[in-house]
Amino acid sequence: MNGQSGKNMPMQKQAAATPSTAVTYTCPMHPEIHTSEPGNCPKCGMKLVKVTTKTTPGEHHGMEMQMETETKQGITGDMNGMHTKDDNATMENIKKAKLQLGNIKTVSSKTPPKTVRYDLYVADTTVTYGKKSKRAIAVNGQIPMPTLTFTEGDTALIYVHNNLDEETSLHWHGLFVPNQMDGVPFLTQMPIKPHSTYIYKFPIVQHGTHWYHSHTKLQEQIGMYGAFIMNKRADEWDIPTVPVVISEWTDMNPEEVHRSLRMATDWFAIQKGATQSYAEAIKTGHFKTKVNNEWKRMNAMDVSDVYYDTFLINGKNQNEQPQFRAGDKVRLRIANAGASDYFWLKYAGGKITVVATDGNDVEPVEVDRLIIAVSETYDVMVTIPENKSYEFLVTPEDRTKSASLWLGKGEKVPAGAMPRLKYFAGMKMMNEMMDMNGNMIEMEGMKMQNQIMDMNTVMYPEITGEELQESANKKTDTSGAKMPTGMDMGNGTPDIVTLNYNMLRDPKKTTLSKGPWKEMKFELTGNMNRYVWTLDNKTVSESDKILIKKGENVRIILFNNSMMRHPMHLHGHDFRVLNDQGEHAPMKNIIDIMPMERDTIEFAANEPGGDWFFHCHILYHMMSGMGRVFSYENSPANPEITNTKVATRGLNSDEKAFHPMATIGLESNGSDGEFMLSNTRYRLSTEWRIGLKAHHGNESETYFGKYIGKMQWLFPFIGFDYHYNGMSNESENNLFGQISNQNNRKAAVIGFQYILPMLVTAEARLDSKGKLRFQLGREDVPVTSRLRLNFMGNTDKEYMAGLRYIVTKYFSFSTHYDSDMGYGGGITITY
Ligand SMILES: [Cu+2]
Repeated sequence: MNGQSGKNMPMQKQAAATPSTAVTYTCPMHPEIHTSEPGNCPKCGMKLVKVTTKTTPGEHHGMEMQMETETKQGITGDMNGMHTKDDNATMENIKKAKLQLGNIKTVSSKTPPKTVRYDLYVADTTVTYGKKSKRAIAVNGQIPMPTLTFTEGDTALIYVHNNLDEETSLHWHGLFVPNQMDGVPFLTQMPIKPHSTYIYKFPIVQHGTHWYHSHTKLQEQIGMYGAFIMNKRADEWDIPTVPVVISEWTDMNPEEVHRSLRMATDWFAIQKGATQSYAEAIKTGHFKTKVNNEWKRMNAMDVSDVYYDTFLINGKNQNEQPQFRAGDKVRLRIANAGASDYFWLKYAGGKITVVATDGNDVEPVEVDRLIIAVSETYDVMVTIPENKSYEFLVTPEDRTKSASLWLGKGEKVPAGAMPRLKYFAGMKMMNEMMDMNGNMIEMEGMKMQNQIMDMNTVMYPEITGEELQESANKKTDTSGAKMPTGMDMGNGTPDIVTLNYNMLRDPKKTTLSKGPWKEMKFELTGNMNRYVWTLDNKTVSESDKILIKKGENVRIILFNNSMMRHPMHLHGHDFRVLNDQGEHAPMKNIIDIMPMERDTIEFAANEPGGDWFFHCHILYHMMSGMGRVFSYENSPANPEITNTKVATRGLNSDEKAFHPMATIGLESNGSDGEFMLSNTRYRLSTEWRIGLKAHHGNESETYFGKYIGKMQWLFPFIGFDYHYNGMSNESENNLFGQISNQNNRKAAVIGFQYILPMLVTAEARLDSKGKLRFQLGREDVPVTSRLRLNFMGNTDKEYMAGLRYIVTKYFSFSTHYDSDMGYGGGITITY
């Protein structure tokens, strides 16, 4: 059984019918570009793709774009030559890598299968990874949690002693376990209560590099992650092996990180130097890009959400493994245990040979670098060339900082820091790919798959050259035309070989056995503005469990229609990632999907039953409800879940939680501000204005409403107004000629807000006294990295303009002019 039998498979067949074709290269974003050689687009820097042009004279529109990396599952070998170059490159790479690895000695276990017991004591601790001492959670006194090691065929017996004052749980990531051992609180078990012991017991039926982590709240962010290694019983490689657990650390309480993301504060961007303000845009010649972006209602673009204080490899920023000598081959069993960051992996001592992913062997391939998605694992082999200390460099995708593993002893050989990202180049590409409705525009005939089109490539100076500074000459082309020519890009180039999913080839056939097929599609959806992440614009609680049957083959087509990449993880099953390797498609439990990518995964529903979580593994995306539950039909009841109502409520509580936010201005003319409670769909907010002078009066507007649509630009609301003025002011007419009385006025209101291009909020409302009001306003225009502009005007002839200079996350200097209260200056507190 393979993909050929599937309907709606993303395949291209037109080219096969074209008898005589010429090959040229073009840019997916700029089809007007044509070259005879592969390379980069001179306009945006993106890798050019192959085009077949019918050679019939006079035919100008007979061009069909065809990605040379199109999935051709089930069509092996002959795909009219479109793929041979890349296929051959991978096969050549595999050959070379095997040669380099040589014959690796193997061992087989001499002890028979046994029960291996671990006792895990979960307790609060204090760490100083960043600048301050902060609370963390340690297991057996350590972060990461201890590496648990087993041999295939053993039985795991794990006692979890919860010494915390809160609930916990442990999920065995990538493991095939009985459903009630899967460790998802409120889904496969009830949470492990504070100060109690819980026993996990399951057979070890697979091998490879995996990891385990808490699935409760945000505990994974503060220490509850560790390596889970299962050795092969026979023929395990007998070479030095180092488990490498990568993680992030923030001094900020993770609940506050979560709240800040939901409030869309740009404090993290300020810390990262990624605000993409108008001043920066003008300085680097990207003013038009910035305007285009805001016209399409996009905030600053970013590749990762959170600012971290440091990054850790096995709990240390600088980790040394001096025991290795010249000629040694070392196997690194790498798990990205980070909560939200992807990491680049680079090595100073030569090529990195990738030998396994998500615990499954792949044919070895040699690369210069790879990116590891949140919660993915990779096994790589590296060689120590001389008696020196070689850096294995781990860089978060936003390239703000790094962590290092030093292999060997002696003179230090650095891997070379990764240059900072060119955000405006990324922003430009994003706005070219996005339509006015916030949807990614899918290019006709181009299905971007398997990390081939790394949208972020345009942001990599090592590939596309340094950011150009705007010269005095305003006529300079700002589109990046000065990019070094002759420099090939990204994946599969002779310069820098970057791993992509098409290079992963399982040594054995992975086609699923015959069975009925179930096919489904999901669009990965969400928006940065309110930090809402969903599948098909629905959260876990807003959708039903998806029923599957034992014995079925399930095919899932995923299209990423959001601006961020998402590592989608399936519990308890490995899936095939359909790629160029046909019947040898790799088996994984995580698939990283870039913006605009469409990928297909297939798995055999081979569990006896149960509920299996399928979710984005970015912790804060999962917490906002980005996932689904696959549920086997007619499963026997899970004895762990005794009260399904309580369990369902518990499962949904994270994504439904309301988060508070406040802005409090204290200025010389009075106080104005806003308090807000909001969750994924709803908002309750109250705005106030209190004048210091009696004739300024006091007023408040309270709204409750629901955000509508994927991008949540529409917000209908109901509310209540209160205006009080001690002095009796003259009544004024509004622009509609209606009387606008400010004296002791109470009114119910109904209306809606809508986000217009340039991120301007339009509001129309009607109050119970029959008065209409129309208002336009914009908050937080990023003038410079820390300066924000606000303005507002309405048909009651009220207007306001203000500036705010952000000093810290919670503190700004501010000044504004207001038609009611006049000039004022002071401070603004933001929470
Ligand atoms: Cu996600």
